Amino acid sequence: MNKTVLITGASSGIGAGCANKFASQGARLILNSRSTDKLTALAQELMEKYGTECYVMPFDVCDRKAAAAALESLPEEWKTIDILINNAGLAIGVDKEHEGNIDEWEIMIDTNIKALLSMTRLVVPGMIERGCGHIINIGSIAGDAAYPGGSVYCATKAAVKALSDGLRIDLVDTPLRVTNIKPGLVETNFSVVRFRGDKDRADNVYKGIKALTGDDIAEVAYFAASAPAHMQVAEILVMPTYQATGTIVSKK
Ligand code: 8X3
Repeated sequence: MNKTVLITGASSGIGAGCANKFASQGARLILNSRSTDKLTALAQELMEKYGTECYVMPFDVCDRKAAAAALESLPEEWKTIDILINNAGLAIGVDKEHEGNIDEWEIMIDTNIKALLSMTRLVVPGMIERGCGHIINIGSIAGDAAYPGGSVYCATKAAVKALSDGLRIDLVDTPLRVTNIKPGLVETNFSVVRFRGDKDRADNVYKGIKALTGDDIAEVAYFAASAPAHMQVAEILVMPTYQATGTIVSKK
């Protein structure tokens, strides 16, 4: 794949899975997350494994000005972004809506919704000008229906669905494509963050079921990205075999 791919939240989980998959297929990568060290290590690893050219672009996606400055300062040869993978996102807390922590809600809303929007706003105009582009948003099964303790997180992922659908509508007369990938249980650092660092509780989520991995979701993202130009994979819901909905899971 001879494409330049910008991945947010690239240093772990689904983001790192996508970095590996796209690198293995010959893409060049712009890697973003907050951690310069992790991104540099990942870039080094991908260079050694696949000879991948990487541009490391550390900034906090929630910082709109930093995002704009980073994109503005991209060297000319890195400005032509073909694929934007809006992956950065998180859940914090499992409180009831009337008992939750407003600061934590704000972090989720700022990251999962506002940062995704600002990255889209910054990158898509260039794609339209060049007549080429694909926006892959990492949504969630959580956006399809709310579940206990997930109220605000589920709302943010419902917003990712609406924003993906809205963008697809707005781009209908262009060659650009928009994909919303909605994973179910994926074993990453996600649950550790959700349970505010409680590793035992996080591990328990994936006990008794073979959860998906970041690499599994990367396969789905790559499938959408490598589909023929006339084919727009609009939305994919993907979960472990022993999961049926956001709340119905069979554990053995
Ligand atoms: C995260 C997946 O199952 O915790 O988006 O809602 S789940």
